[in-house]
Amino acid sequence: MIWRAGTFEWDLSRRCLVMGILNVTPDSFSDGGRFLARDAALDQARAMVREGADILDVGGESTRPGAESVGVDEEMRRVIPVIEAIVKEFPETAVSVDTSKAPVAEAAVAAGAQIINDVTGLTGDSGMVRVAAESKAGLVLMHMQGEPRTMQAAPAYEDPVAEVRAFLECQGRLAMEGGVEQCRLAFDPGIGFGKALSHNLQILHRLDAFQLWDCPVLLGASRKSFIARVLGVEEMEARYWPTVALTAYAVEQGVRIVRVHDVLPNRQAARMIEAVRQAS
Ligand code: HH2
Repeated sequence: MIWRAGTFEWDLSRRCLVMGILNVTPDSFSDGGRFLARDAALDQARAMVREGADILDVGGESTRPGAESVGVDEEMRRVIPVIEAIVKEFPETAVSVDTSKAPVAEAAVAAGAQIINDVTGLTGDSGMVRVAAESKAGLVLMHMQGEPRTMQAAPAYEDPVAEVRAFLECQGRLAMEGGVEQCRLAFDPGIGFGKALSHNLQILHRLDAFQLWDCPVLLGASRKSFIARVLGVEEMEARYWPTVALTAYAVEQGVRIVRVHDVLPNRQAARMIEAVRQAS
């Protein structure tokens, strides 16, 4: 399995990628405000690269339940200087931009980002396909029911696995019709995005279902609130180790990109699973 993103090319048949989360926002659910200043964001980027991140995912708009959307200018003001600085300092690390706005994605790839991570799976901005196709960036298509402001009000599915898969397949075809190469696509079922606890668990149970064509599956479960609900814990710190367990499980299930806040323990979990798998 080869995944291409801009000038990067990874063979994911034997290893997975760790995508470190860099939220340059005042209001992200687990680290909002910590990395809003450019220097703080760069320090966090350095720490994640040291810990073995393959990709840094830079986002300037929180998509937590209830979050208000941010204008294009403000989102660009937050992410572009950080992307430019990371690309300059760490040319070996791929930068991903977490945005659903085509102008932000376009400016980000011009600044050196190699991946577009679109949590709306191309439904947020009709200009996104063109930006992805022309830039030859990697393109992550994620499923969300509704929009962040209201998505957790009453999520409803008859069959979450089948419906999420059908959406991703449809959006994958749309991307390819628009000129995005299949080898640049990755699919993400969107844990916590318009999904109740039982939907998240059913999706995790069937991660193999989101393997479309030969494209990698990406999972973003890090520190998410369904963990707190399963375990009955309150503090954010109590979600760190359960996230590592989910990473190990996901890699064993064939997930090829894990999007996490805590790079080192998740990297180590992934490596251990890969070592065991390769023994056979
Ligand atoms: N989750 C979040 C944001 N972007 N992108 C992908 N592909 N998959 C995800 O699961 C995903 C994502 C939400 O997490 P976080 O970035 O930590 O928080 P916030 O949206 O509040 O900034």
